[in-house]
Amino acid sequence: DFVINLLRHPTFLSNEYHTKFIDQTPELFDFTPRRDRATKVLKYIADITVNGHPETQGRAKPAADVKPAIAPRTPVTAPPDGTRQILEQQGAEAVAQWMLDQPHLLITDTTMRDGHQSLLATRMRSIDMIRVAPAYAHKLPQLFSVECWGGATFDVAYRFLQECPWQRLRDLRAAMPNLMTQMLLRASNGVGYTNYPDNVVEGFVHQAAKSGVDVFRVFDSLNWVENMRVAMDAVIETGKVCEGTICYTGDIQNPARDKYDLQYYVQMGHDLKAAGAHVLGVKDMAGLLKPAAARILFKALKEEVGLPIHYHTHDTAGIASATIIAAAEAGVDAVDCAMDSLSGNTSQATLGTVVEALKGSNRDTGLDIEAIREISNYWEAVRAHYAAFESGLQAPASEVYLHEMPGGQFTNLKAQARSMGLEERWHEVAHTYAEVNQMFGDIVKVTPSSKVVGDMALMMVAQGLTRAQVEDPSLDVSFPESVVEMMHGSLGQPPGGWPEALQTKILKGETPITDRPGKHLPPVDLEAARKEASAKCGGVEIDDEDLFGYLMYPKVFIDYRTRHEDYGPVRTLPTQTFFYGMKPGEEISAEIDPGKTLEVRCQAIGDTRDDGQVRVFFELNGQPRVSIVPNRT
Ligand code: BTN
Ligand code: 3PY
Ligand code: ZN
Repeated sequence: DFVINLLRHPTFLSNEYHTKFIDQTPELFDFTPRRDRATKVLKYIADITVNGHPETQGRAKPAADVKPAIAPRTPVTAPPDGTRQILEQQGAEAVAQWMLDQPHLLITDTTMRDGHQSLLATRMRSIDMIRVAPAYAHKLPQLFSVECWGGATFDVAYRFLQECPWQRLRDLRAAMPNLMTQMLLRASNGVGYTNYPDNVVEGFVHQAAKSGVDVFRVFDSLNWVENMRVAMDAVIETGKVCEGTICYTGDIQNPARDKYDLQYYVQMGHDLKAAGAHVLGVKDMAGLLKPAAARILFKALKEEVGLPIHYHTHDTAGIASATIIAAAEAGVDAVDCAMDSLSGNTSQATLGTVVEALKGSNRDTGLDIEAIREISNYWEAVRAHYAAFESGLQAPASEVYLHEMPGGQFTNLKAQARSMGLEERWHEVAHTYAEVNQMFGDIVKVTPSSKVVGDMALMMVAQGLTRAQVEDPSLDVSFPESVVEMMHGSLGQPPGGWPEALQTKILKGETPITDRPGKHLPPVDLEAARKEASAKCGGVEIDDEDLFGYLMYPKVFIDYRTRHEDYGPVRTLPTQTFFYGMKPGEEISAEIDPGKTLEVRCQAIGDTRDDGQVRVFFELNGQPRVSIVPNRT
């Protein structure tokens, strides 16, 4: 402890110490009686071994003989240059120009963000990503980017995985120095479900850029460009790539859905270009765009807007790769795919399949199919450890054209329905979701607006309410809080505004706001917030990353930080150990700090004593250790 205090002391760090420094600096001898990190990690393993992990309780288990996933080997030399070098050396506009000038269909790999968000409830741990990141850098240097941050991964890391999302970002950035990292940013909703004050959005973007994000896909859940400017301006200021994004909904080929017609999308493309986007994102979060519609849409956007276009879709209906091929033929510049073993269904199209389909064509991706197979085999082995989070979805389904649920919401809403005892009535929920959309005026449904539609649909099915009853001014309905807030204008304005009669009923006479929600939120005093967060965690130091974690999710962050004091650095434990603990005779290793590896052997698990405590016997780096934990089962 003395040495640690010495090494951290500002005087020591600034090289200004002298022979009397130690004698004259009594605070060097203030040892906090903290338990050491290894002891904390052992306690965590003991606790999970005895009590199980709350998140896997009552869920499917990995096969008894599940094997650790082994990442492909990579050379120790630096990886070849990639898109990151273009960004670093020439800037964001040069990246956009390069996209237009080169002939390949560029590919973003989404496995580390949307892939597991859509298939495994966002539960993938950093260690499983960091291990394979060097293989991406060395074997797939032609990738446009690796989407590995943002969306739901931010709060899930703190909330369920007991790890810091920022550290994940820094580690992935370091392991892939030649590839652009990409994040999904919900514009003024940050990586949360509500509008944040402008200075929080700006500060968050600057911190994300500093910690390692290269490409920011910025979207608004109602496609309201007005509400995207704060986030877009901040991204542009950092010098990183600003992908201003259109969310695709409806069907441009269906005259009955003329609210979102071709002209609507072309106009939004112009607006995003005028707002400073370097790249135009088209985010088809539910996977509704059909091949023929893709030809029309991308041809028009390419010709009329002129920005490079990056297309994102989901394979919920089973048609995503066909639509991607059509989009490639229409001149789209980049598309999103997930590695084969984490693709399909509510996830992205299958990366290897798209590569094979375009091989030898004028849109050949230039990616090495053997490298893709190797990396996909790794993900297949990783996925086997996450059996508890599989959705059980058996097949793609055209029902998505009815309900239009985003891929990332589908399995979540299904789980929510199950927990409310509505599993048998799922198709009714899906139908009601579509009805709620029409009742709300046919809106874009993507986080957070999709959650509001989902809340309303579940409530209607649970209470047996019809659309006519909900709309009946004389019938009293108690609406979900999220619905009241959205009608109040707190997520912004949809094209054409909210349906007035319904809005009036929901707001019970209160006046809604019609301008930018951020205009009504005073700036947060960042230093006061830092002090507040620190005080809530027993005085620990709150750095800038922690501060923005706290500002996005105050309670989730404090709970994480408080648990961290007890459990220590559990993020590098093998996934099997993290979720299921250890068995007697089992051995694992975990690098808890660079160069500091714990070799842990579980020797035996004692009986529960009269005081309700259990002794778990370990060998830690060859030394016997005992952890005592309460039996809570
Ligand atoms: C969470 O889901 O709250 C985070 C995971 C850590 C929960 C820990 S695991 C050991 C102990 N046993 C429990 O039932 N909860 C905590
Ligand atoms: C998110 O915001 O997390 C999404 O994936 C939206 O599609
Ligand atoms: Zn998506």
